[in-house]
Amino acid sequence: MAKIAVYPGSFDPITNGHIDVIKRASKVFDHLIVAVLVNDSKKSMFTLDERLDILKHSIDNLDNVSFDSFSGLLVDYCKEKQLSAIVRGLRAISDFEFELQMAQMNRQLYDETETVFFTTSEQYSYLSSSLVKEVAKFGGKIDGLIPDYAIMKMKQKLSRGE
Ligand code: COD
Repeated sequence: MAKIAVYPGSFDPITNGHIDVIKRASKVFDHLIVAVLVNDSKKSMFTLDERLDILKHSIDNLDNVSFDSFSGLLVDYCKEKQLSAIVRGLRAISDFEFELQMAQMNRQLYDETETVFFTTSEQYSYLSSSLVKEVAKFGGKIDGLIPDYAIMKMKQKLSRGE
């Protein structure tokens, strides 16, 4: 049976750290679904459609990677799609506590999908979507931190005062 994994996240927007994890995970699983959480209560810079558009433009060279969105519990999505694994990224030890808690809660809810952690390359270990947004908002340089297409979309948004 094909091993299909999901990489769930907010991806607001995707960073080069996320892309690093996607590349690594796509080598391990037969298919990887990058799934964006639909979360109306969380204030995001980009809409769901914009986040998916940025994802698709930023990762167009990996044949076994597809894109989707989900709402509600991640485990329900895993059950529906019969997924083998949930992919999560670890940047530093500080990520571990929250990630472990989530993995254990997900296992408690549904024990058929394993959480698998990928450690990021050192050059991306300080990177987060929220830090990049803050730097960009105050005019700092974000080249090399997020894909060029995401930089263009972020600059457009900031220039419109959004
Ligand atoms: N390098 C490597 N990995 C990174 C980097 C980086 N620079 N930056 C982030 N990551 C990793 C994160 O550690 C995470 O594993 C993943 O990439 C996605 O990050 P984000 O910030 O885009 O997404 P999150 O962490 O906000 O996503 C949270 C979920 C959407 C997965 C979670 O809230 C969820 O599952 N929600 C659905 C409701 C649910 O089931 N809740 C119960 C959970 S127990």
